[in-house]
Amino acid sequence: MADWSNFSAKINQYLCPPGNGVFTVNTAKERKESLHKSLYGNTDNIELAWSEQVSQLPLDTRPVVLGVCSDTGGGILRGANWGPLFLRQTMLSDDYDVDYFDVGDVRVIPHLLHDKYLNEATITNCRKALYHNPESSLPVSALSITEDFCDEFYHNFPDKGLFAIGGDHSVSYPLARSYLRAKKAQNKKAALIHFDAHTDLLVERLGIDICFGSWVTHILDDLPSRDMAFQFGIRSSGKDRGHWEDSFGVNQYWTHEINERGAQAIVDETIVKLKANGIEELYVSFDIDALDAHFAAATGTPEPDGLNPEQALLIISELNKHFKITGADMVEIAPFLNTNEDGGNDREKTLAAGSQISELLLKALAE
Ligand SMILES: [Mn+2]
Repeated sequence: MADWSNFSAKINQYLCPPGNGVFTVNTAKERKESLHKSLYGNTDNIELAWSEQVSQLPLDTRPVVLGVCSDTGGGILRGANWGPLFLRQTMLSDDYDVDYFDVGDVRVIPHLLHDKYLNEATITNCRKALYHNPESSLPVSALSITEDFCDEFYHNFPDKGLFAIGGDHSVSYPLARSYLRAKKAQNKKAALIHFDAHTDLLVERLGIDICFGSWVTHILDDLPSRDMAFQFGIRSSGKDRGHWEDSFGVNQYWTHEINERGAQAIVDETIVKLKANGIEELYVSFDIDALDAHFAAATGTPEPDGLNPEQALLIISELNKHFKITGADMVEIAPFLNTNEDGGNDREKTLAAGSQISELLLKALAE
């Protein structure tokens, strides 16, 4: 158990109680307290209640939920840092049937993205702030902390499923990368299933290589082969499907094609390709903007003419009949954004669609 005692010490340094990942005193205070009440039964000494629960992780058999409240890798309309708190609260309402172990939120310094973009003086100063120890060797940026957390998680618990809530889509870079490395070490062939309006296949954006628009590019070489990345719901792109498939080797199903051929025909074709490559397990990364803006307006880059939730649910559940889903994330839900001109209940609709899909993913992870 030496590894677990190291890891549990790290969890207490890297993470904080669920819903507390956005560093704030008063904003959304009532919502946080209500989440803590449903998780721990009271709201006094949440740190202690959470830490005691974390110590039970090795004995628990449910899928694990991690919040990554970072929107530093976004940049058009921010606000996905609030996704983990709001999505959890919606999922805990009576409308959803979910059962998971909540390990907490990454402690996010909102001005930092990845440690490789920082100088030593900044890292030392942030180690002082996060760990009260400038001599610490631990990472300080959201993506760097997430990657080390996931590496330790899969090392300690190779059979547990991890479901992460973002955050902007850059958080999937450490999540998927660590997952794919772990599967490779376990000699299991795993593929990426990616729902999104956008390809996220930039090489860099304004000189930054890891961000919401480029994370897929930088995990392709961790797949068994590049064509084991499947993208669904693409429709907002300066280049056509052929460009992306030829340049990067990925498979794309744009929304118009899914509508024309039907989601069932598309997923049947995907299953054949996955089986032909000997794939056993899947990582599902779900950007809420894969859904039509009517269902998902509370997000940084809402797009019209998208998938409806039923199409996404069908694709995931059909895939899950043939393959184990062992890792997943739900990202880019920004509950404070109202992007529809006519106002309306953007937040509730987006959270409902996100919860419905997360519920299915959590069930799949529990199998
Ligand atoms: Mn995305």
